[in-house]
Amino acid sequence: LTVCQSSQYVGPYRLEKTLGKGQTGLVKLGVHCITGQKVAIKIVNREKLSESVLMKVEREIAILKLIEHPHVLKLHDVYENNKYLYLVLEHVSGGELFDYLVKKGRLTPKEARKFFRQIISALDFCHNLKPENLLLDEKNNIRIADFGMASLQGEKYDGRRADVWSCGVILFALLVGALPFDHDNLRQLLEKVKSGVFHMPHFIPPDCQALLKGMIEVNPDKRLTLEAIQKHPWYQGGRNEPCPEQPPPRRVC
Ligand code: PIT
Repeated sequence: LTVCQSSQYVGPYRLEKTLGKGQTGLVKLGVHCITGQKVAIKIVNREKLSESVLMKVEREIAILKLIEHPHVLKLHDVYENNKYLYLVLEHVSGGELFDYLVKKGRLTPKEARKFFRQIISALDFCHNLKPENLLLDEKNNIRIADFGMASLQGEKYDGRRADVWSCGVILFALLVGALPFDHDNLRQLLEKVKSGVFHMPHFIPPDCQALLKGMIEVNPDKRLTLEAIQKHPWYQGGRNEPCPEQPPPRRVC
């Protein structure tokens, strides 16, 4: 039996192709050298993180190892050497929600609501939503990959309220296939975001329009809370209705 000690291995996992790029490092496919089990390995360069950030990362890791949620990517193990932390995560095969959306153009309100409910249900556990953190498993269900580092962005930053806003933007994007605020110029984009003015397409159901307005609200104190979202008529609606609705046109090129 040969135990391979090359840098291409993390524990028993052989490092293969890159799956994605996280905020703090690359995510690579890992394959167990004996069983062939696939995992996703996030490689964090600890030399690039300050002592206090590293402590928070380690605390988050401890929490994530305990969490079991159907829509949160499981953290199996952590390896380290002088230079890197290796987070061994569950492997899911559906890719990023964003790529699925691009392929479909836009989603039906029914499918958008399925994903939206799954994201909201996972938000109680983790935060700091970003498109690259929203993955799909083999059954087309959401899996959030996140290390809850929103708390690193400053003391005054209210992660939960900011996530409600992000979630509103994500729901809008799922329904429309475009972002509520867009501009090539970052300064002008920020102006638009701060004005809070965006166009609401007529095909969005009226109760969903009301929900979006409450979530994409500039003033955090006026913004809907997670609890209010979960009680909202559109969130609650259609739980056991048959769905005769037409799928939206598919993008062909
Ligand atoms: C998978 C499969 C896949 C991508 C990933 C995981 C990526 C995970 C990831 C984790 C992060 C992050 C960005 C992406 O910031 O195709 O199982 O912490």
